[in-house]
Amino acid sequence: MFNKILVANRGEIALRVLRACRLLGIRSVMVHSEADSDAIYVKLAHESVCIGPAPSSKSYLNIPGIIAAAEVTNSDAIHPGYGFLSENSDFCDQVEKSGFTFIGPDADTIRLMGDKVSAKKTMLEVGVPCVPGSDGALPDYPDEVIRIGREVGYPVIIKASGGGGGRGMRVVTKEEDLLQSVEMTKTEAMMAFGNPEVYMERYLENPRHVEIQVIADQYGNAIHLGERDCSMQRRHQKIIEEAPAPGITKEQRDKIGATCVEACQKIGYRGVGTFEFLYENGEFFFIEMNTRVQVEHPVTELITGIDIVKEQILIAAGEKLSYQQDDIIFRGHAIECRINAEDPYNFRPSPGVIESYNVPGGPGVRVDTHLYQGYRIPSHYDSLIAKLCSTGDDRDIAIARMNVALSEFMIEGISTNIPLHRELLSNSKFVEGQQSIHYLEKWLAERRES
Ligand code: MV4
Repeated sequence: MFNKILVANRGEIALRVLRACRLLGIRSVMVHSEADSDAIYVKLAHESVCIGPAPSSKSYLNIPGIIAAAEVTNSDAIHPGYGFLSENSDFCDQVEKSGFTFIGPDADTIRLMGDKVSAKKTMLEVGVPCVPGSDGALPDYPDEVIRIGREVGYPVIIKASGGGGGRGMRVVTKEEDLLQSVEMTKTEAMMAFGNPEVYMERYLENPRHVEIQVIADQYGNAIHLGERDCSMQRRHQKIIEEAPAPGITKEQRDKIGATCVEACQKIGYRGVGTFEFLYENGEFFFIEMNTRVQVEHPVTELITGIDIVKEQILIAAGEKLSYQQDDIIFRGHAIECRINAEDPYNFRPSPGVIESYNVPGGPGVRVDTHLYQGYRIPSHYDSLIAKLCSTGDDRDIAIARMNVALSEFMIEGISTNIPLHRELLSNSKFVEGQQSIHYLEKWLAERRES
């Protein structure tokens, strides 16, 4: 087992990882920027190393600085959290070449999934259902592209192989726009990702975003922890996630879950991972795989009782998976509201000092946050400041508990999106469930007009 883990991240996930380390009796090293010296997780860690100034490019993305910090502190492993370097295969390579364990899959797997064309090709080979589309990257010949467009059927979506998470995509509704859209997406992809490769898919008009959580060890054992519905999003930023996904039956879960588990075994996946699907008319279509721990992992923890970060660390240390699929019992429902330091109406970031602060609690409430009264939220990073989760025997109870928790959550000195969550949690369409990925933005547009 590791003696010491270096945490290469910040905010609530840094605290989440520290908790797992302490639980396992592992010492912790926090690396942080100059802007984060006063963070609670820096105090809670056994050791801390300042690795650079506030901008991420000089601190949380500073690979030599992070590796040097691991060396001087004699760390055994590096936990990358989410975002930043968590899905950077070069970072993973350098960590391992420097003699440390990267807590995540191997660099080749991260690289494979980071390239969306190779990820999709791999998934098709191992029997994961994908959105119908081009067989790999689009060719350079215009006639061929036109032919593929007719075959796939309009509307289509052009996606950059180097993209993902909503970056580098373009919807095309008619053939006359196709070639120009392909060229524009290629140019943008080259500029943004250094890779001009693009591919084509049938554009699904009203899908939901449903993802499957998996955990696999290096001995060929793999399990799934069911699904999460992450359809409530704005500009590819998830706002509310829940588990299980409303309307998904046990049979559907067992089937798509088993498919993902089999895929993990066939590709030799190791670590925690998420298969992202678009779900439409009762069918799952793979779009991307995430090779990191996700922001929304707590809702899965709440309905399964599994400590995903603990398992992630144990697996990275070479231990066997502690559960078999039969051990996993899905119980009740859980919802996560992402609390952001932003204006609830215009979404502008709202950094600053927390003047007064009250955290919700009570039955079925979990709060993952690094906030404390007097803490200054720096302006340099993501606006996520807390994850408020509720759980209960069914979705109605989870919603009722979330309403209570939201009314208790007091964060003064900055603006937060808590008022937005309070509105959404009483919105009849949200309460009904099963809304598409477009619901939130449509509702926000209506709300602006009224
Ligand atoms: C799609 C799609 C419809 N059809 N692919 C956006 C994020 C990236 N992970 C994939 N995305 C989409 N891919 C096909 N073939 C619609 C989206 C999409 C979306 C997906 C998940 C969650 C929110 C979304 C918002 C807009 C578009």
